[in-house]
Amino acid sequence: MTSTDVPTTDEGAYADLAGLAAAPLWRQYGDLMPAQPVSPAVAHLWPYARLRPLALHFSTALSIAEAERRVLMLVNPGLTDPPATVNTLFAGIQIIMPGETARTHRHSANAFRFIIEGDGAVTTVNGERLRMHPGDLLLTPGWHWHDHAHDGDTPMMWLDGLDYPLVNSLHAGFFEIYDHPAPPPRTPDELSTRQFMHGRLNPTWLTPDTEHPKVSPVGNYPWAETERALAAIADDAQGSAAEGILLEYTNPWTGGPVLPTIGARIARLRAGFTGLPRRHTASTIYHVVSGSGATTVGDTRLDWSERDIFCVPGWAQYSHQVPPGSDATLFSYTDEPVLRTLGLYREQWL
Ligand code: 1HN
Repeated sequence: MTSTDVPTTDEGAYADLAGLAAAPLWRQYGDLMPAQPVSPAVAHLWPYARLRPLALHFSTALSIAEAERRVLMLVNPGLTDPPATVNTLFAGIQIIMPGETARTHRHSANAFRFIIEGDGAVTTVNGERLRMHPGDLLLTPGWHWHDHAHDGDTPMMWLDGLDYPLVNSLHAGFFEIYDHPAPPPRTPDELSTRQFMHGRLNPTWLTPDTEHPKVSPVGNYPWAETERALAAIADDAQGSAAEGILLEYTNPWTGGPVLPTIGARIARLRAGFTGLPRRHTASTIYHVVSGSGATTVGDTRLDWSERDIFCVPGWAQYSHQVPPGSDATLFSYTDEPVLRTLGLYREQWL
């Protein structure tokens, strides 16, 4: 058919449209404009006790040079291609062995690590050496050079959180390897943490990075401080009806989330806690720091215990329960900052 031919049948008209890389909206309207969010992501739990031996297996089977980063990806059964843990975010378990170095690289995706076990590894972020201890939250904001080196004597494992699913869906992914010898540190070890640790006392001689105001200047949020913050509240605050004593790690310049795309939180759920069910458009990934309990997501019940990782997709109804006897502590991260920035955050108590 030439471009001047006029189709005489519906079928011919639809075929001609497809041939022009065009399509009839009326055949897809409901899929494109659902009454409420429809997500292929499912609620899922990854048991740490099952992942750990596999991480240890690959720590001897595969050199860190071959791997770039030795990371077990936690892939949502509904989000396998491309692999992601929830719509916008990734979770993985990284293992590094004594004597190993994961070379310096950078990516436009924002990242953080939450340390699960081991001691003695150091990550260097844009020239600042940061020592990692269990429970520490270390930031690797987008396009910051970073490497990991381990001079301790036990395997070191941590949770990696990245926003690469979001960054790649925006076609904004860049990656670069630093193929020179590692440069000497540019600042005294842990200086950013020491300068900002007290939260309400900021250094007057520094100014926020005006190009990246939504990136926290803090390299490490140490567990010792996090524990102190929770202990200071003890049983005196009521907390959130859905998430218990939920504290947000903040950017000291803004009081807002630590990264432009990722909010990170720690929660203490008291023994016997029953959260009110709700849903919100933000997706969340949880890591159990201590204790055990269950999270009901729609019709799925996720029974979690220490060190497990689980996810709650956006707009899924969920509630947490902790049995009587002992408290639970949950680290979590969320794409809520993205949804809020774009005016797309909604929540509903059910
Ligand atoms: C990455 O570069 C790191 O730098 C960790 O340690 C986890 C997961 C997916 C893609 C890149 C790291 C990663 C990653």
